[in-house]
Amino acid sequence: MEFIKVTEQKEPQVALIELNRPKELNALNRQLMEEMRDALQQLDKNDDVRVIIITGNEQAFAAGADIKQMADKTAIEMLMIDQISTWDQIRRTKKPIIAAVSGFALGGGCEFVMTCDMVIASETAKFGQPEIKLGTIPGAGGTQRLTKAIGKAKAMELVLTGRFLSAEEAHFYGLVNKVVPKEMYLYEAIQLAKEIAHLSPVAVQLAKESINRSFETHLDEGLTLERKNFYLTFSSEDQKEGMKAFIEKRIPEFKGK
Ligand code: DAK
Repeated sequence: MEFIKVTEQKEPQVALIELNRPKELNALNRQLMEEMRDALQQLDKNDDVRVIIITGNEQAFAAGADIKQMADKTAIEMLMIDQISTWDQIRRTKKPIIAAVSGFALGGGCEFVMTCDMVIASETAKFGQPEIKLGTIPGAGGTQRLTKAIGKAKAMELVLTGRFLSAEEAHFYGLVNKVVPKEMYLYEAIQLAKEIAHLSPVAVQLAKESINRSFETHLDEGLTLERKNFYLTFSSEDQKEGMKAFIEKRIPEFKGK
């Protein structure tokens, strides 16, 4: 792995993926996204991992897809390169993904963050979809996810002007879960990951799938899936253990079964 670094922690079972192209502000070139896809696929299958954190460095989460790699391409070349499989892996990952963001999260960087499940931001974080300034538009879900996350008027403003949103504003509009001082964003993300890692991985996975469905479908379909997944938890040992432990006033021991 040249452009990302993966570390796994055993207790709690949390994996950290760091984007590692610091000189280019972690611009997301094809190789980086292929490495990301492979790492996410492996971590998703790894029973020793329950939550994944993805982060950049203090200066940048990612300043977008690699403009230098795209600049000369024709529409057909862009289509044939087909980056969709690499980008899609982020949303296909079943385990929860927390983005820990400091500095720039722009263009594809912001779309990447919005595809994650929760976002912890440093007070220095800046979010934006500046593609309009490059004569293009967001291509990895920015017009869809940003609109759902922050509402139509603000999404229009950001996408049509390319303005940035500060961490505080991003918090106000519901794009991020929490804003913390810049020394604390990774620590805070790890605390959140630990809390989730101690819960039933079966229930966590089904809850994540259900919430995402509410984002991606009409209410009726989302509610049907949610109900089905709710019933499905009742076939897990974890649900039995969780409810039994509550009644017995003790801490549950979840086994992921
Ligand atoms: N691509 C390539 N290189 C980049 C880059 C990027 N997105 N952002 C920064 N860099 C490079 C700079 O070129 C510079 O390299 P050198 O000149 O030193 O070789 C180095 O990183 C440091 O950048 P600056 O010198 O510009 O640093 P500043 O602090 O002055 O400015 C900045 C920071 C973040 C404001 C500025 O770098 C900037 O505006 N960057 C571009 C931001 C941007 O426009 N992002 C959107 C890119 S378009 C899709 C998937 C994804 C996408 C589309 C489709 N599919 C799956 C279909 C996504 C598209 C995009 O993201």
